Amino acid sequence: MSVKNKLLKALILGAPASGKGTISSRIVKKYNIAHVSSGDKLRDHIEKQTDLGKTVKTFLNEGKLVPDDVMIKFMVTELKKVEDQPWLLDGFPRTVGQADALWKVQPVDVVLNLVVPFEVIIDRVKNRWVHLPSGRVYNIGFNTPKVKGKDDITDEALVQRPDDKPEAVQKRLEIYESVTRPVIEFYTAKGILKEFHGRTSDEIWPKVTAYLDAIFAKV
Ligand code: G5P
Ligand code: MG
Repeated sequence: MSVKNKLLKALILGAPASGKGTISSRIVKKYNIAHVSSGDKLRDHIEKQTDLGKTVKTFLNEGKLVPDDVMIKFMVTELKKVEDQPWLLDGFPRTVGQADALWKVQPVDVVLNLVVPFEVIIDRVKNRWVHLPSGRVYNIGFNTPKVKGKDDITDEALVQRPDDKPEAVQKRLEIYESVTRPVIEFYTAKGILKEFHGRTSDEIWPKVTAYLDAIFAKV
């Protein structure tokens, strides 16, 4: 299925490691829409040691949010690049200030909110490995790479994220509770947010795809 007639603009929200990247990759594959992940883009800048990468590195490593002014400017520019395509935005907005700014430049149609218990999340991040250039993500025991420590497609090295250390994970979950939860209320008030509960991405995915099938059938 491909959404050509309408430029659907969708968001995926959820706590750190709730499976936003995992569910997003299934959505973009099935519905052929662009995936814009703020975290993946920032990690790419850090890897390439750009000026932005140098500015944001400490925030990411410590599990803290990048300041709104930097983030809004960056993401508005990134979204301009895909304005003529349907997209799924992952990791942005994370504050009400960001949500307000996004709404002014591009109101969104659909918001998916993943709800996964924190104890499941804490367990998961210990086993996460990522391929930085593509953002492909693995988890030992869930989607284990074919060769240990190597990306399935490119055979390049996988790394663990510095912000997956226990103290940074704790910080990210605290920030999520205090700063990002109001973003859920922002979209609930607009009547466009749908919650999906589960302990695994395989449990959540059929609910997400049934919901999106119904939406895409209408466009
Ligand atoms: P990110 O990159 O947006 P987070 O913290 O929101 O980071 P994260 O960690 O990328 O979210 P996710 O995408 O929700 O998690 O989850 P995922 O990667 O798909 O899954 C997590 C792990 O679990 C993976 O290993 C996956 O394989 C595995 N997994 C998935 N499902 C299952 C399952 O069912 N079972 C099992 N066993 N495993 C599973 O942001 C990072 C940082 O960037 C900055 C901040 O510093 C932030 O901390 N940043 C921003 N700052 C300010 N404003 C913004 N808008 C920002 N955006 C990014
Ligand atoms: Mg992610």
